[in-house]
Amino acid sequence: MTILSFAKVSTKQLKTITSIMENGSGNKYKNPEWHDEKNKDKFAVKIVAAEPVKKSVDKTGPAEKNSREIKIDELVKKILDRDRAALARAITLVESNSEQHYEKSKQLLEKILPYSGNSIRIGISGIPGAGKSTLIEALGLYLISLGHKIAVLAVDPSSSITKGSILGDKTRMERLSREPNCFIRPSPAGGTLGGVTRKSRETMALCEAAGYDVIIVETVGVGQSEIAVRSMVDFFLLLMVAGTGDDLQGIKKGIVEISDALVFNKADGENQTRSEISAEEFKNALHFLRPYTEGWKPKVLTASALNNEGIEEIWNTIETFVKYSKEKGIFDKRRKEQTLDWVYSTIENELKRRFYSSPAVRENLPKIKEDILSGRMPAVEAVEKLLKVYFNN
Ligand SMILES: Nc1nc2c(ncn2[C@@H]2O[C@H](COP(=O)(O)OP(=O)(O)O)[C@@H](O)[C@H]2O)c(=O)[nH]1
Ligand SMILES: [Mg+2]
Repeated sequence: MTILSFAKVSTKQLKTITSIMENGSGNKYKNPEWHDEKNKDKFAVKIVAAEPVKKSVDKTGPAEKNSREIKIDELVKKILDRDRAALARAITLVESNSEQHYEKSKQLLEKILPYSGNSIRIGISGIPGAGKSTLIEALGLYLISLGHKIAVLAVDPSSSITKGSILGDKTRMERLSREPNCFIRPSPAGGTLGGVTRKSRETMALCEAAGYDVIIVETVGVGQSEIAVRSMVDFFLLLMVAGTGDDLQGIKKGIVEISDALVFNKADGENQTRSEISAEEFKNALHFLRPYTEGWKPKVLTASALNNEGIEEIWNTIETFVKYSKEKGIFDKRRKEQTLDWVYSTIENELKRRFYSSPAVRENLPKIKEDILSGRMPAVEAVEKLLKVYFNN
């Protein structure tokens, strides 16, 4: 295994590196395969041969060893005591892909799950710039004034691939983030799921255990992300801006169909009348759609998140919905179905994780990959071979 090291190297450093190479100290540094033969001394990129992993001998006693480990019981206790730093650490642990954190996060979730579930989970979607973050801030501040504790899984506006709006600092929800009764967890919107991570559900459960009773998940409209969020929230709100054409997009992508409320934001100034007209048109159009939640006709509202208008109506709608769906048994049934969904997707992830981390697969994969790329092996055969390798080990 080799590691590429890129560095700005001074002439002196370069000499040292070259002399190490020339002295043959263990062939540690060498030029990359694509180096220019004539200028090989002037290369700032070197390949460093990886050192063989030394097996460390554990000389510590059990007590010492444990003190370096994450103590799950302590972490659970702190989360239940509503310690925000502990909650943040727990989420990082659960989101970690490393093998060493896997067992720990499983233990943590097992202990946390009995304390989770007691919240209203809300998904908020809309194209970048629709005003999601601004709305979440306004709604969050309003809910805190009513005595709620709010957790927000937000799209990180600073990550470059996010498509998160960079139009204003509102996106960072600065006022909301200063509230002690609010916990904001940013997640990058890169990849296919626009801000929703593989671990959003687990994160929600952790937030609930820490006493947050309203959880808001923000997602950038990329089609698939709405479907993913829909399958983990109680109420789904689509934010639109009149006259931008994204209303039609919403219909096209089938997002309107999965929404419990549609809100025309930026209903202020010149845009106010236009928003009201669009809202009326939408109300009529919705007659033709089958509601996602049985017996619940999606509400169409207007708001100005910037001017703090229409926020109370949005919350009233959510409360009415929760009351209705609880009375009809829909709330509970949906949560159960979502748990089942969670089980299935966790199984999928777990199988994938086990497959790709299996030593046998890891050993055989590079060669098989090469054979596929060079056309020596058809895809079907490669699949069969890898599965065989996995199951026979
Ligand atoms: N006029 C007006 N501007 C708004 C409103 N809500 C958000 N904005 C602005 O729209 C831009 C994008 O808002 P942001 O909340 O970041 O959108 P997001 O990408 O959907 O999260 C910012 O400059 C906001 O100040 C609103 O109700 N009215
Ligand atoms: Mg945003």
